[in-house]
Amino acid sequence: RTDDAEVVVFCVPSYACQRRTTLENHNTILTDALSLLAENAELSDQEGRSVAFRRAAAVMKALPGAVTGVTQLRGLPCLGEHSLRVIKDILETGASAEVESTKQSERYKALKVLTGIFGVGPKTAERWIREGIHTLQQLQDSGHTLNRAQQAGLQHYDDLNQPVAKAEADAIAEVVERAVVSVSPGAQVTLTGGFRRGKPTGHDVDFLITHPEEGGEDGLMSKVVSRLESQGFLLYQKTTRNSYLESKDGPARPASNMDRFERCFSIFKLHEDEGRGTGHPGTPTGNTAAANSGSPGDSDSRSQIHGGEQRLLVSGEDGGPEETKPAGHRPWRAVRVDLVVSPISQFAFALLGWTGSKLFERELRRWAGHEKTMSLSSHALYDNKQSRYLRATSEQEIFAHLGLEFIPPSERNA
Ligand code: DGT
Ligand code: MG
Repeated sequence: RTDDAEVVVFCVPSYACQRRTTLENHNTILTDALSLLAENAELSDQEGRSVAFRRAAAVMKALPGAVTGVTQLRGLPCLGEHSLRVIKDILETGASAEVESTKQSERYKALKVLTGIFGVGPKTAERWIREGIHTLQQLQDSGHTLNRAQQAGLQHYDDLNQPVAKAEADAIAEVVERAVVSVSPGAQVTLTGGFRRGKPTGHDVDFLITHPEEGGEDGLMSKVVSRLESQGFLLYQKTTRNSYLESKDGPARPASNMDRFERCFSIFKLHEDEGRGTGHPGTPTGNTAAANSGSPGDSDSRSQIHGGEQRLLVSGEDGGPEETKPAGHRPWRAVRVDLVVSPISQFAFALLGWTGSKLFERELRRWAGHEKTMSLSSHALYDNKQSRYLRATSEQEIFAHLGLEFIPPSERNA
């Protein structure tokens, strides 16, 4: 018998939203390589290329075992010529020359450094690189006027480029929940983004806020932001109406009440307190509004909770006892936090839309459009054949409308 008979051939459906992708990845070398090429294409404003590499990486992430030879990949979807060549090079020689040279290129390195500044996108970075700016020092020396976001981004550069741990996300969740409940007792806060998918770390912390009564969310964002601001939690914030509506993949306006869909990009001040003794056990955070139950003696502006091995303290004030801090050690760090407010009527769509992963979201919309003649957004689902909106009060209902098997958040890590 031939070797071929023993080859395990993998088989996966072609849309990422038809697959279960957990955090367990058996092909990290391959997916890291493809993701790097995707990132480089994205930073170079080559969206088509970027999506092609991301889809290829997502297929490799979904495989139930490690790939050892290209023959195993026969029949897999989304693997274009380019991606297959990269995979083949790695399987046969241990590395891809294209990936290695990209990684080491001055251009890629400069794009990474500059877009690592909060508020700096690929276009701005590109413009600066053309002027010969490749480093933060060169940017500072250039005399460019930075906007408020970029100034904050530069000021907190190191903190914001350090991954956020789940324990830190939980500490921030407690503060956000308290602020929300204090300005609107019935309101609910849900941790979304990568942390809802079970990721142990993230680049930011994403929250979705809603109120069980339609319209009850009105004016909520500004109150929450004011509250957090007065407590000294915000190093930076900018509240906008949801820009997704104006973005190119947004569908036509589904309803008038979507004008209330607001987003706040912020930088939180997270106090870290490893040495302090007394704290109450961590309040489970996540999918429902937390009861406003601080431990006795906790002032409103601070909460101390267990976070894995660390003890974290989020504080509104600069101070707090610092005797135990080594000289030069800052007792806090900056963390990117995104807040989104959704009316309850759109909550399921917002929850699905803000849980990610980004590729999973993109694939859901592609599935809806190409396979079902529907338009999906984080506001609504429109059936173009029936010319009507399809209501949903849970993610399960949305998957059902789309004719898809329900995929839980932990399996949306495409
Ligand atoms: P992370 O933070 O790097 O660990 O990864 P994620 O998955 O939390 O990604 P993030 O924080 O960039 O975004 C969370 C989800 O929110 C993402 O899957 C897609 C969605 N999202 C991000 N930006 C927008 C936006 O402008 N509009 C809409 N509708 N959704 C967005
Ligand atoms: Mg996130």
